[in-house]
Amino acid sequence: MTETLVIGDYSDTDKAVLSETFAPLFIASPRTLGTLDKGTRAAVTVVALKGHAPFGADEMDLLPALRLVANYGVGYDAIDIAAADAHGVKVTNTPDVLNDDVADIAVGMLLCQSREMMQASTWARTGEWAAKGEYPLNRKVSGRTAGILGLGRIGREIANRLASFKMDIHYFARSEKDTPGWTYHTDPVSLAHTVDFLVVALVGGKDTENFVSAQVIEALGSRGVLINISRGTTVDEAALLDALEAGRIAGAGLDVFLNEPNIDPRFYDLNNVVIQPHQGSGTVETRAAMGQIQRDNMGAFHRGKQLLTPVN
Ligand code: 8YV
Repeated sequence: MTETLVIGDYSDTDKAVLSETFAPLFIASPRTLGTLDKGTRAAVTVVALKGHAPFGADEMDLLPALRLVANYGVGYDAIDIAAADAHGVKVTNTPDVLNDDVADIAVGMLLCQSREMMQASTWARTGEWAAKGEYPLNRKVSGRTAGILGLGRIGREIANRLASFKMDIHYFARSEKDTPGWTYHTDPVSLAHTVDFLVVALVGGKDTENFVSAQVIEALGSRGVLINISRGTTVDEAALLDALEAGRIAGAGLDVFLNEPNIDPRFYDLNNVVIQPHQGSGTVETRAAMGQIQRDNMGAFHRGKQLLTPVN
C-alpha cells in the first residue's frame, strides 16, 4: 500500500520523477478523495498537492495517517492551516524560485495593457495597418506612477523592475519597509488614488478577500490600470467588472480570477483587459524548481529530516 498520494495535474517530467522516487498513487483532485477505499486512504502519510481546490478538515479526516502536505506553489490559501495544525499535519510550499517569473508576467501585462500590444498586433495582422495607417496612440509607461499592493518577495521584484522603467514607486504593506525613494501608504485607497498602475501582489486567503474593494477601484479612477498576479479572491471581481464595463477604470491585466479556469464570461467582451491563464510561474525552469522543492520536502519527511520550507 503506498504512503504517498499525488493530487493534481503535473507535467510528465514531474510525474516520472515522483513515480520513480515515491511510487505514489495519483488522483486529479482532492474532490475525489472519498472515492478511494478506506484501506488505501488509511495508508497515506504524505500528500503532494497541486492546484487550487480546497484541502481542509474534511479531506484530512479522510486520511487519518496524514502527516505532510507538500504544496506545489508558494500560495497555500487552498489549504486550511488551522485544520492541518489540529490534525498534526505539516504543510510545505515552494517559495522564492517563482518570484522572477511572476514579476515578469506582472510587468508584461502592464506593458501590454498600457501600450495596447494585443490590439496593436491585431491591427497589423488583420491589415488595418495597411488600410487605415498608424495604430492609434496609447499611454506611456516610463515616468508614470506604480503602486504595489503587498511588498513581499514577489511585490519587491515587481517594484524593482518598474523602478528600472523609471517609474515612481509607491506601495502599501503591513509595515513600512526600508525602501529609500519609494513612498509608503498606510491605506490602499490612498495608494490607488495616487498611482497610474496598481499592481496586486498580496497573499491569498481570508484576510485579503476583496482587499481591492469597490472603493479602491473607484480611487484608481478612469485613467488607472489594475494588474493582478496574486489570487482572484483579493479583488472584488463584480466591482471590477462593473468599473471596466463603465470605463470608470482604464483597464486591467489579470493572471488570476475567481472560479478559474471558468472565468466570468463578461471578461471576454472587454477589450481593455489583458487576460492570462494563471501562468505567472509557468516556465519550464521555474516549474522544475518548484517540483524539486516539493519532492525535497517529501524526501526530508521520509528520512526524518527537517523540512526545507515549512509553513506551519
Ligand atoms: C500555482 C501559484 O501554484 O505558486 C503559486 O501560489 O499560484 C502558482 O505557481 C501553479 O499554477 C500550480 O497550480
